[in-house]
Amino acid sequence: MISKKMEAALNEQMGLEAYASFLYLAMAAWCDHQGLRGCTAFMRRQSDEEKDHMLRIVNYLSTVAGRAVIPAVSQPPQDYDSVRSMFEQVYAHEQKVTKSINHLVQLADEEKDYSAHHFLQWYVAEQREEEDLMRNILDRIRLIGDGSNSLYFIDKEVEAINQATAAGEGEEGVD
Ligand code: OFO
Repeated sequence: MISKKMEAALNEQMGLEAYASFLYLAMAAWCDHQGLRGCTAFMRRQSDEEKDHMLRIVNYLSTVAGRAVIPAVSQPPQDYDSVRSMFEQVYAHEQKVTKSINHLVQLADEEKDYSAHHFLQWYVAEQREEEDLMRNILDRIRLIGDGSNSLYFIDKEVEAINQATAAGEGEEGVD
């Protein structure tokens, strides 16, 4: 049995995960329009992952006699000034999600909800990995430079990172 407070907070988190999925899908569409195939594939996969993060909460609420309230999602930005600025926005969004997950863990502790605390540990690890991944991409963009002549190389780097990450997740059996 879950408290109403914890249930409401998890439902709110679903909204953030759903928005992240739409945001990354909008970024994928923008990348596709720029001819950046590696970045498009990366953002599509990120979008799918965020949808999975939302579904994990739907499934969890079902197992603790809670009620999942599917959120409305606002329209994400459709245009980005540059690939670098797009990844900076991704990193900022991931930092925001990390803060929100930390608040949820804090609430679970206050409510003495050890089941929710345990459930949320997956998200704690996931956010650490995602922030690290985005920082890694931003570091590479800084090293390569983000002038128009660098776009091809940035796209290739992101493609390689995407393939390596997908392979790693396949091995761990995490979707
Ligand atoms: Fe949902 O993993 Fe980041 O945002």
